[in-house]
Amino acid sequence: MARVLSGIQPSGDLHLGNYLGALRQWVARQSVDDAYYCIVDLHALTQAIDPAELRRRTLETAAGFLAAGLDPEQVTIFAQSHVPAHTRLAWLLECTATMGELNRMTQFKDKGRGNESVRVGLFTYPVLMAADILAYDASHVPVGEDQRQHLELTRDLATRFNHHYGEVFVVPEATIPQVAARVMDLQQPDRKMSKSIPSPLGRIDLFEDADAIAKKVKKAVTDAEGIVAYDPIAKPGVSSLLDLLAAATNGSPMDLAGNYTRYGDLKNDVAEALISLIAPMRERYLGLLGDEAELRALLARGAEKANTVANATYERAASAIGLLER
Ligand code: AQP
Repeated sequence: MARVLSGIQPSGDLHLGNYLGALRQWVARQSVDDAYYCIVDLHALTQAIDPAELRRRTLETAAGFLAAGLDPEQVTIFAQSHVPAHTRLAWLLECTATMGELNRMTQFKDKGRGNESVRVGLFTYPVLMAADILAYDASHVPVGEDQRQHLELTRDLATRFNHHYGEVFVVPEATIPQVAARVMDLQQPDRKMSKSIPSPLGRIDLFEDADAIAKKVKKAVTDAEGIVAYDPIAKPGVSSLLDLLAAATNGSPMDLAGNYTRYGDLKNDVAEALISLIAPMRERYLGLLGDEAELRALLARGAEKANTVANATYERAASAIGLLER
């Protein structure tokens, strides 16, 4: 059984990118992996978020994990802040990482651009993410394409630590899906779909109702050429719709392009496929939201198991780096 760790920030509503890039793979492999799935609430603090909203979204994300199909009997679901070893380990790793390494992280540049008051946590969070992964001796990390660079940093930090202080960490690999590894914004098809970009028309939320999905797909940006072809560089809008259709129907975007001559027909089929994919998850989600006590209990059970594993890794790393045992 491969040990697996991945996470999602409770920084907004889960969207189709989170599902196709990450969650769907988690669900598909839950019976074969020894998996830990984390709601990374500490990462959500890297940008402004209201405290009550963060608490609410943490519970909603837990409900979202279950609604998407994760089975807590098979995987461990927990909140990052309930396992203090993540931040303790992050400090040890920060003291081995360099400014140059973190300066190269493109996500920091993207999210920090034009913002005078960028939080220090946004700069250092890739190291916390490395700690999240390394704390569980994860060999595999199922994520979307946008996380590839952070995974490379994690590998570098683990390898360096092992080189200096002995074999403490498992060096993990990213598992990135073949299709829809980077779901694009429907209004700005050169940007990835994202929770924190204020573009409600560009993003399809995972538990959205059928009318809203149909409306957003209908308004999706294409181009003036009027030819359905798969070419993500020259035709990002149309290609992104073909990617969505392929992901929802397990097809290939190239092959699907051949079935259409009109953008309107393509959009109708994309909307129908997404509605069929999302409707059953939406129904489960709305049901789960009503039972906050059960969601809290789920996270408490997950944290207990996660703490056992992560504490052991932290102790190993702390001892290797020279901290005196208590
Ligand atoms: N557009 C996307 N396409 C494919 N995968 C995606 N992921 C995110 N966006 C896409 C994957 O979802 C997982 C969780 O991501 P995250 O919550 O840690 O943060 P993120 O990558 O920064 O996602 P968002 O939605 O853009 O959140 P904000 O705006 O708050 O930063 C990861 O596996 C990611 O690859």
